[in-house]
Amino acid sequence: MTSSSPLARSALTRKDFPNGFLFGAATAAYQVEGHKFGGAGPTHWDTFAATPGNVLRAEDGALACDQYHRYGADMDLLKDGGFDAYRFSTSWARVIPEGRGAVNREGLDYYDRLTDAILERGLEPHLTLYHWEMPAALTDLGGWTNPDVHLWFGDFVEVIDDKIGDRMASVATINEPWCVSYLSHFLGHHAPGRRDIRAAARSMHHVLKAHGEAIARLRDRGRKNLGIVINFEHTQPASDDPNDIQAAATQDATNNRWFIEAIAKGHYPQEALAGLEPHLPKGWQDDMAAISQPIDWLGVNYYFRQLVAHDGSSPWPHTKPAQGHLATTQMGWEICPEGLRALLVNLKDRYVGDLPIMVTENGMAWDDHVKNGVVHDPERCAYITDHMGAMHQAIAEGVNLKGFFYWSLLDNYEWAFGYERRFGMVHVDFETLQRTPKASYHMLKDLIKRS
Ligand code: IFM
Repeated sequence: MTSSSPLARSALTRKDFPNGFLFGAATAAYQVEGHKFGGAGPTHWDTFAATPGNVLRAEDGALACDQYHRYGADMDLLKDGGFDAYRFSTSWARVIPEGRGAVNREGLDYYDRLTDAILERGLEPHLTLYHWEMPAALTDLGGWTNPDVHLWFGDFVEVIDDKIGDRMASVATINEPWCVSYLSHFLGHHAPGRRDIRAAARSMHHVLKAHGEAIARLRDRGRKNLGIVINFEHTQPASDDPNDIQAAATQDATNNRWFIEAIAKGHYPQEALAGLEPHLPKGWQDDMAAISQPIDWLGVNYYFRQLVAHDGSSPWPHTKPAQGHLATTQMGWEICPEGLRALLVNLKDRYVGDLPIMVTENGMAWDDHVKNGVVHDPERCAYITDHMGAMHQAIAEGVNLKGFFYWSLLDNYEWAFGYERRFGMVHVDFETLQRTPKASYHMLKDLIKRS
């Protein structure tokens, strides 16, 4: 596989990035912890996975990587690699099994121990409060479509903050609100697997309202370094046909602009409102001030380019994906480092100016295998090198980029793809749970070591 980056591939090292630039790796609770341990309540991912046809081999996060018991060794991997930071998330259903009410002390204590383990190794803890495991009891009440979900979320946030908030280097409210809402309630690919435009519009608004609620409550408690993690794709029209150009603009509005525009500017893009406005909750405009209150940093998740074509045979948004000519990862995602550079510069120019940005996720899945005790993953090494180049270029163009987190520290539960898609820089044997650092881990270790 060759990467088709127009950016020069060069061996950048820590010295090429600004002082204090953070190199870290990320995971998320349900994907690594092992949800069956420690009294966690059921989540909508457990029930989604138990329903035939939703998840490859109907796999779920019951055991995952068993980080619940192996977090110490996992943090050693980061420390030994010379990393600065670990990005992790807290599972709502682990801490409050019914979503509201009684707190599961055992679950909360786990995050206390994990935080200690991160700090004891000289790493910075970067917390994401919600990375997709809605408690099933709240899904029964409509989950993200329920008008009270922001209040339930706010209460959960305070429970977490009481326990570990004072030790976090940064806190993100929500991971990838587009996936939480559009992907899960319009496209139906993720739990709860709905395909309903009204549910989509409501969840797209409510997830932002929950973000605003969390920021407000944490500010009241004097917390600093608060942000959100948004995913962006590099959207391009499949051809010069005006219909394809319009389709790409619509998809750019729903997939990329909706969340950042609401937060940075207090409104939603017209191209998206054209289809979604009739389905938004009444009085939605009154929430925009709370949604757009200031944040301290922005998290950017970026993986691929997406070509979009016009689809006249289906209702709004009249779009369909098209395949381009770029090399793809195991996910089928087109590799486009230039898209990351362009995204970062665009965010600076159009939305956030000098606000600190962190690339909170970037990485690729590949069908990796352990051979003679090692994992050779040149494709991933090239992917990382090229995206480092893109970040370096963006910094040269004035982007206030503060850090990079590789997704993911470990091969883990890749949602609807079960355990088949391996994003880790550390291989996990899902029979024995043995960890084997891949060549990309060693490359990163070399690249970020302090001389
Ligand atoms: O595994 C996911 C993660 O949970 C959210 N961002 C994208 C990753 C790769 O699909």
